[in-house]
Amino acid sequence: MFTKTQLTQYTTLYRSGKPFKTGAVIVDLESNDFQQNDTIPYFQIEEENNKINFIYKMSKEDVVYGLGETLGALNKRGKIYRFYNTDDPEHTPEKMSLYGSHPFMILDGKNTFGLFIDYPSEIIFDIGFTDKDILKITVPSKDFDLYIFDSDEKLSIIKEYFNLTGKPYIPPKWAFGFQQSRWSYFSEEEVRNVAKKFRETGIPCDVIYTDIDYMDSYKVFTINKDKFPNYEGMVKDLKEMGIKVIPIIDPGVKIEKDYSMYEEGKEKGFFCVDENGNDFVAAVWPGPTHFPNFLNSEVRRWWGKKYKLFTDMGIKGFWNDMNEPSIFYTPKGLDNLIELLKSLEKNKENAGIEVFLARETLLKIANNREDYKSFYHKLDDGSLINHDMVHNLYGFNMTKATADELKELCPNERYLLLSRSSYPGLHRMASIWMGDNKSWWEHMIVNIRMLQSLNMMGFFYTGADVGGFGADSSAELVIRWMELGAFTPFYRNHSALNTRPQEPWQFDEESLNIMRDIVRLRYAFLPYTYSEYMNSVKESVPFVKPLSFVFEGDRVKDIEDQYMYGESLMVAPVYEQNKKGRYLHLPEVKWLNWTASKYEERNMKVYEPGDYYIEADLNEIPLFIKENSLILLSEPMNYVGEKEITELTVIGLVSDHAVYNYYDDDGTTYNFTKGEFGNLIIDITKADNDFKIDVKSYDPVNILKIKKIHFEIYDSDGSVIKKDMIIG
Ligand code: MIG
Repeated sequence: MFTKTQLTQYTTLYRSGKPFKTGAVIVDLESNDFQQNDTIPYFQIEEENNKINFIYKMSKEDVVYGLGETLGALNKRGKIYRFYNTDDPEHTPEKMSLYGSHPFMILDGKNTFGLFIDYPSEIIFDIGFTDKDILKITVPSKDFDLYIFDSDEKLSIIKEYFNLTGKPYIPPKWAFGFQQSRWSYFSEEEVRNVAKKFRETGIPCDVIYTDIDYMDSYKVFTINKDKFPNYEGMVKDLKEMGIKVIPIIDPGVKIEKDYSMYEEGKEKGFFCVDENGNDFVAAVWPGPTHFPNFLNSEVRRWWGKKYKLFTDMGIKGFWNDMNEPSIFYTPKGLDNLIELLKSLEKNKENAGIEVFLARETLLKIANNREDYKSFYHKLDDGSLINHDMVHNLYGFNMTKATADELKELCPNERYLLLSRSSYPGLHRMASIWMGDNKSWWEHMIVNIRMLQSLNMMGFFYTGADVGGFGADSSAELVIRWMELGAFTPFYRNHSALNTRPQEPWQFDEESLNIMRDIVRLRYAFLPYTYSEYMNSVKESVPFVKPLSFVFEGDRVKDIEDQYMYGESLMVAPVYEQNKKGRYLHLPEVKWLNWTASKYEERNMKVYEPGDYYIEADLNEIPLFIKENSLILLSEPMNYVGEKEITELTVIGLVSDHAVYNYYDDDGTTYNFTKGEFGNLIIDITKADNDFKIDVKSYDPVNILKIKKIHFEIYDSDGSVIKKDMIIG
């Protein structure tokens, strides 16, 4: 039933039937030779009606990694995951689906291999839930591609996956600054005040988001002129302050006569259609809407060009939301609900269980699979396909529309593009945030685990809503989350309508001061963060890695709440309420601990490998620099690029020899692909009671402005030698 083609030394494609071309894979498979092949390595195959099950008996020591945006542990064993993109704002532990589908996993243990299923509708991964030792993957179709990556090295499996689906997206450098959002800032004045407040309080900030209320009646690509009389002026004025504005974009087009998006879409046949060929109706924020048929290339071009409204204002960042697509209700669903309520009314004197059941029915009105089965996409070849069959590709194609046209609208300029929904391959043109989490301590560990799993999928540039989206947050929670967020590539504080505001100044003076220090620390790390990000994309190695991807042994496999941030730094955030520290494990090598609060202050200690309890007050985050590795800092600024970086501080524990490859470029264009970047190779060798420092530079187009490097090099006994070096 399968055909097979070997793609590389490690990667083999097993094809069943005639898979839908999703666009996840960038390798051209057309000219490949496919041979008949009825078995798949490692798996036993079970056919059941229209389903195929892949069954693997796991050994005790097997660990399963991957699956991207999923809940539960980092080791995916012990839970069922269902890939069918859904807008579920209750990220409770039993949930099987979220906004994105990422059916790529690595099994590491007795055998080690990777697996990716390119199939855009429901797939179930039962990883030792139903039967604790059985991995069972169910694909309810005969048409899909299954890739097996046969390597013992987790990192080389990931490399192969990136070869297949593309390298991670590279945002502009300012995307590594701090970002603030709120559902909603309701007016231009409010946005301007938030910007001012950042500058007044001295908290660095690069981006402010405008959520759905900037639109006129939630009509996509419109602006509410009453509330935002001069959106463009606001964008320009904030830009002067170093703050970029990013608007939210929703896919549903309001059904309203004379609204140009609606009229054009209807006239050109650009919307999804129902079984009778009429434009499909589903309600979202604006009330009844039509969904653009993003699976069609002409529709994508049309949609993408609409971002010009904003790019003309100088906007270079977008936030595509609701693109699962989220459905509040369909007319049919609403009718059913009304019928139900009428029947309740008839019996209203005695209603008991009926009311309880009605509650369940009410919840099912949103994001109902039956509704997804009731509309169609017209593809480029004119054929119609049921939405349910390609459901997981909707947000992917909306974002592809955005990314492709942004390249036309702003040639050679990088953009910050977030999508809520995703599918493999989206990572090469944009990224995702983790959706509607809650201001719960429990969601900090979710953030930490998902950060690692998403990085394996190529979503390097990711993070959660810092402080939590839904529910009210305490000052302590926001502070701890601001500390965690400072060490995630995407760093944005965002919160929901009707929740307690959580911008850094919304609490008390002390909390504000702590948060200022944290954000400044984040900016001090910018040279390291950016350099590591760019190097990790270049090398196809996840920017954030579990410890078990770097160190050997069983002990590290259990560690899910510490992670490598770049090659040199291990982060161990405090993520529990009222804690003044935490337990942690330091694998294999010596570590230079910096329990960091202020950029200016050092609080350093050398640790041998082992298990420890580390104290960390509310204003402190435990950081660890790996032995014989270096980190780089610079003076914090109010926003990325405010000042030229002329001085670097290099910190490390060098017991032997350390080399750091510092990378920088213009931060806004793609000129780096033409060799326009700078490198400093910083080489430090220990010599008795001293260090030999050698710095070489590669800087053909004069990117680097570094004049001076301060070295703070620690020895195994904790002593430090400080030296300055003039460069150039
Ligand atoms: O269902 O636009 O995930 O970040 O603030 C709510 C309002 C719709 C969901 C997004 C969230 C955003 C919110 N949106």
